[in-house]
Amino acid sequence: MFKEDCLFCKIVAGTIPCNKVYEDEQILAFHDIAPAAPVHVLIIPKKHIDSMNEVTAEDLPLISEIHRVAIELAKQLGIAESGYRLINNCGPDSGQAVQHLHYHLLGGGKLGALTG
Ligand code: IU
Repeated sequence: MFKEDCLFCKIVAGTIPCNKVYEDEQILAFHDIAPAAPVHVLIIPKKHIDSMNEVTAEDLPLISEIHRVAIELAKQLGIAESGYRLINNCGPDSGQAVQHLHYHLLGGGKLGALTG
């Protein structure tokens, strides 16, 4: 549930501050500290999950809720009509830097092409 050495668990616990945009019992969303777009929000489960690889069938309602929150935030932040991306990085090749499941909600301007 809470991982001692996890930055995002500390943000959930409130020991490290964040610029919060949404919170409920299961989910927290906050502005990324180094925004890659005019709107760059991270949506995370409060429960510690290392990455997408560790998501189980039991977690699927939570993943669904994260999508619901992303849709709601896109509207609230004014990017629903202009467009946005919801991105998860999983594992070393993706550049995942924080080992706590998170989704990037990006928008507010023309986004660069996806690379792979
Ligand atoms: P990634 O998918 O693991 O690469 O994304 C991690 C994100 O967490 C990245 O965009 C960072 O800017 C962001 N972040 C943050 O918002 N606050 C922090 O204290 C740290 C990283 I460290």
